[in-house]
Amino acid sequence: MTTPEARNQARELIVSSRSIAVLTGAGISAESGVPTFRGEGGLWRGRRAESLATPGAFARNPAEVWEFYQARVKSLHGITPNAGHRALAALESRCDQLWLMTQNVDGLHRDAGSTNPIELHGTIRIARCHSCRRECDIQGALSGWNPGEVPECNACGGSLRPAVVWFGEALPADALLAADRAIRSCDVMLVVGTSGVVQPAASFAYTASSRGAKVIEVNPEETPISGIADVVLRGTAAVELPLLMGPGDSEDLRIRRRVD
Ligand code: BJW
Ligand code: ZN
Repeated sequence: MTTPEARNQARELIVSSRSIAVLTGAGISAESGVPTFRGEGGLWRGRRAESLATPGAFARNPAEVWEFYQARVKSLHGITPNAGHRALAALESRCDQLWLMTQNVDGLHRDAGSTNPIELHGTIRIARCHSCRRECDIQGALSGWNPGEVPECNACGGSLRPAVVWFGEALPADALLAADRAIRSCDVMLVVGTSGVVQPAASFAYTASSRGAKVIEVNPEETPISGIADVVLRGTAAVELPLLMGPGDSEDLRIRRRVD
């Protein structure tokens, strides 16, 4: 459980920061109804799904991989951001500088109003041609899809794939570059709802901390990042993040900054 002292400490760090980096993981979308990967009821629990998120699985059996992703795309229909996503969007609008890095592919940070989230693992809203790399809307690619089929590129007829990052694939170069800039220049890093086991994102908090940034973790469970966190908020994102922002829609954080 989060103590009032921990909340106050976290608030003080944020209020006195010049530049904030935020790293989010599946946990921030849990309260929107999106399953996490490794938790109870998580997508990866059966291990089968984890073995599908690789280029090798797509090369061997693209139709099986598409069956998994079609179900994911369908399950995201009608899902909306929660108070945690909205609090981060509000924090961005009150800060001088905030970089939001997310491992999530669900697009909920954009829906909540965060501008230019750094999508480290791509997006499930887009499909990309395996051959010519042309991108298209995944809903369109899947319209009329039937089990056993692999959607095809309108331009060249090649196989489409979801524009997400699988194990063994490099993260998008522009996302890595932006993340590097954020990690190097932040004085506070907020790590929300990630198990901290998937590289390279898992290393970001360590790098920021070793460069002198303060690390705040928001997670109901202990993670490898808890050990280096300066403040740990042991609660869920949709509860802790709005509390961190202050009561209601107050401009508390910004007012404090101007007084400083
Ligand atoms: C709440 C909550 C609530 C619950 N509120 N919190 C070094 C050592 C060993 C291995 C490697 C290494 N470097 C690279 C690797 C390999 C690999 C890796 O890290 N493997 C480890 C797992 C062992 N990494 C890669 O392959 C990466 N690529 C790479 O490094 O490339 C190098 C390269 C360079 C040049 C050329 C070629 C290659 C790519 C990683 C891609 C990960 N992709 C996935 C799938 C995306 C597509 C899809 O969605 O299908 O991304 S895997 C999956 O895990 C997904 C997630 O983004 C990612 C992280 O998961 P996350 O967000 O942490 O979720 P969970 O479920 O694990 O945790 C949820 C947390 O929330 C928990 O802590 C809960 O307690 C908490 N929670 N409710 C707040 N309400
Ligand atoms: Zn193509």
